[in-house]
Amino acid sequence: MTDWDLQLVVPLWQGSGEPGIAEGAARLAEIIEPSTNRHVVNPDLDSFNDHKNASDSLVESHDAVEAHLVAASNLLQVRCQRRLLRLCVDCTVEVTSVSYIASVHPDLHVVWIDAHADLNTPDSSPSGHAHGMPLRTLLGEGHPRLVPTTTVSPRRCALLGTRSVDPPEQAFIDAHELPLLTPKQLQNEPHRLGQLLDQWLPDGAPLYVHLDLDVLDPQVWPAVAVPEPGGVDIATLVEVITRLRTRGDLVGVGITEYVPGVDHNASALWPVLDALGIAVHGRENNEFGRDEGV
Ligand SMILES: [Mn+2]
Repeated sequence: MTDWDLQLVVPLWQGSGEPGIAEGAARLAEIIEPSTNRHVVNPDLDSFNDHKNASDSLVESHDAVEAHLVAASNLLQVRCQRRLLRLCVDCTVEVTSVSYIASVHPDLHVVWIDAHADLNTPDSSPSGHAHGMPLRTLLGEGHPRLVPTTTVSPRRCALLGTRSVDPPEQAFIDAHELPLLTPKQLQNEPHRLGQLLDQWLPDGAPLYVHLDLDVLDPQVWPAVAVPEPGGVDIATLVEVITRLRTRGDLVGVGITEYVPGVDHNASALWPVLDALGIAVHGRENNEFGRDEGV
């Protein structure tokens, strides 16, 4: 199992517009072995009310999003050195996590394992929800108050399992030639992942894995905020992660969008956590084997 310098639990849900995911970070933390390196981000939202201006209305719940990003960033500066495990419900916080890890590892490569491309901007987003924008924000384009100091080059990003892409997102993918493998390609043409890794990821390069649980097919894992049909199965996801870890040096993982209130089998995720080097808690007594909803 990997020794994480910091387990960051971020209960931000406002960027998704889905209150049902608010408990997701805490429930993920329960599934994972307890650690003295675990810290919960809990910002004082009232202190951000005076930042409102006209441009903030472009992002839903902008104040809550920015408050969590700032608080997470402050914790990272103090507590994290080289390896980060982040548990949260809302993809938006990846902006802070990946940016920090990229500042520590300048040649960081980012794998965005997600049903969605998360490449919208406040102008292109149909919903205005910040959780559809984090990858674009990380690449340096987005709300001026949310774009981080350290950004990532599109040349160091790849999308896996992605199947819901808005036209402006597709235009960005095409313009920057972002590698993308669909769930069908991952499951039926495994050699394509090998080709991608050969071309894209240098041996031993530092690697951040963003894992939005909605990459899984809803029949396998329905407990997500924005389910999309046609996702990968558990075995494929485990194989993908194993090959990524064989090639790169896993320095950061973010697990997002867990909605524990949906009826699901939580133990289905254990092989995925094993593959990521994350120790599962309570496996022996099957404590979290069946979740009937909360
Ligand atoms: Mn997603």
